[in-house]
Amino acid sequence: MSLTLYYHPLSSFCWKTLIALYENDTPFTARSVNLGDPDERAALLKLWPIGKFPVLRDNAADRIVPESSIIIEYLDDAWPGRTRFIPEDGKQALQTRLRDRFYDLYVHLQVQKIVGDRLRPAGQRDPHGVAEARARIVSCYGMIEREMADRSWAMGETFSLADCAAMPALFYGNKVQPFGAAHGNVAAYLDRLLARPSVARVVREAEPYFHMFPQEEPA
Ligand SMILES: N[C@@H](CCC(=O)N[C@@H](CS)C(=O)NCC(=O)O)C(=O)O
Repeated sequence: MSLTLYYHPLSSFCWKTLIALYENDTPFTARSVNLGDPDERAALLKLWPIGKFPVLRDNAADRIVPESSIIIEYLDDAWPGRTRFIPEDGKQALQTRLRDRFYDLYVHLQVQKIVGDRLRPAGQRDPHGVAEARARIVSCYGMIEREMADRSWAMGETFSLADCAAMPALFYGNKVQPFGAAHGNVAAYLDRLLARPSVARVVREAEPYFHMFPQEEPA
């Protein structure tokens, strides 16, 4: 098989690319990486010295493709399927990429900050950074609430890259900073995402690993 995805089933950024692969039944080999294993970490660093997953290898094209958004753009170009992730229209494509950046930078990374802080040893936590992350997420929920009032997906009625980015950001976002009663459209959007077969499969495959997620704020 030409495509190999280096990933972990619980990793939120890996979910983004899994959704895209499952949307189109794109054939690939899933290679789970345990970053706690020095050999597996070293092997990932060889592929992508930043050491973060997902990373896609396309053997036939002799290409290594890191970064979730870039992987999805690569798939859309080199392995297109029934779901297209970037609209052909240039202005729409720009808006799609803007929403992808919005979800990654202003929701997903803030969620990562809160989760990462829970995993830090006592005395090395960053309450100020966590409070900033929470405030950013809440302001994003407000933007999403307004935008999703009259649409099914992030770009309107067509599923896209932006929805692949939104799903893990909102799924884990709701766990660390619950949407609350004021964000019913955000909750409904996440429900629509979770009902999509590609997304449901990603979540189902992650379930055996959910015990590894730090549910609680440290004391
Ligand atoms: N910008 C990257 C972020 C990837 C990322 O943060 N991956 C996390 C897992 S969700 C990771 O590899 N963490 C391990 C580490 O930082 O050591 C992308 O979009 O792919």
